[in-house]
Amino acid sequence: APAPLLFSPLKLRSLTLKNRTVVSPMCMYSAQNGVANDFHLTHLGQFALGGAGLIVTEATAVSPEGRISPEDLGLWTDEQIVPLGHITDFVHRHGSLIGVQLAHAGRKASTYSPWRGRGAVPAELGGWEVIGPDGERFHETYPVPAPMSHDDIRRVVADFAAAARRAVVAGFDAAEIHAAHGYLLHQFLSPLANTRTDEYGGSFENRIRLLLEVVRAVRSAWPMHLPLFVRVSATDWAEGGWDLDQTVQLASLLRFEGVDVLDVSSGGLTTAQRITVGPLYQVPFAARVRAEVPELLTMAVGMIETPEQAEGILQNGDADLVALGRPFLRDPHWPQRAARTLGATPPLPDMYARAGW
Ligand code: FMN
Repeated sequence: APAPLLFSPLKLRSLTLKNRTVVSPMCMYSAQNGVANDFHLTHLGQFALGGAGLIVTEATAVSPEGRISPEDLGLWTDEQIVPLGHITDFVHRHGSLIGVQLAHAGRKASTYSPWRGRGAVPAELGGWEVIGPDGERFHETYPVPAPMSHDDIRRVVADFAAAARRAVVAGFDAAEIHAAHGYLLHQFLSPLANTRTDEYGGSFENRIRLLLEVVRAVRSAWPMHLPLFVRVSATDWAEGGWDLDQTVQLASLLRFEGVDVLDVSSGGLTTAQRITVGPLYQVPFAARVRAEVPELLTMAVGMIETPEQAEGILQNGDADLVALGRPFLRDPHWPQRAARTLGATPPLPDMYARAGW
């Protein structure tokens, strides 16, 4: 039998991923002042021992005001570099690669982490003033954003670039710009969250302007030999919102900006979204981008559960990489189990392989 694609290597610029399994970014709400600690080392490190080809950190804020919650990871000051460097070292020693998801939450910032509360964190409990494309909030329980000035926009672009430079020092292999799930860059993309009348709102060209500026700034701060990912929501699942046609059009432009992989998710922009979720429900979005913009690789994500499903996505040519979130929380050694199921050699660390497993 031919070797499964899931366990075939993938070259991305100077990197070689040993397999196509990717740990999807997942907020853990466990940092203090944005600084990684033993939790993050253990949590992310376990996926290296489990054999993942690439591990992507949770949304890592490029500025304090860009945090979803007070407990988010960050890369807005140099003190945040070394603890992340311990994690990238550990991951590299055990044969995986690690990317950082650079993020700004915009109008969805300053909210409680899920098990601590709902909606806006009040100032006396560490909440802060948030910014957005306009003055509209996400939901009545969320903070009211200040519409961003041109200075705010310039600062956000510079913050993404500065965080990318810190990520290089911290030893990350890949960077992913978070432009999905209703956070700041997605807010600018969607007509449902962006009612600006200046050059950052209105037409498609205007709504994608901030994302393109961020991509350019990060691409020039990020080494040419390392790959750049962008995560988008392919659709808002709402009338009049961002949709798959616009995603394809954006993808065809991103490939000229030095983006290597489009990580194709969906939703999160509006409470008016109506989603029918089910196994592989976002895979057709990745497939459409890959078919129409063949020069850009795609990563599929969302309710991909079994090794056979993951392998099928690659065999169909729907995507080049398969990201899993919750399945990795349930089983950090998912790639080892998948390899055995598909008849490939499990990607075991030496310490486990020598135990005659
Ligand atoms: N997606 C992001 O882009 N950034 C995040 O920080 C992030 N945090 C998440 C935290 C948790 C606990 C979960 C379950 C999901 C999160 N997501 C985040 C979405 C996942 O990356 C993934 O797209 C989603 O869970 C669907 O994949 P799955 O069905 O394999 O879990």
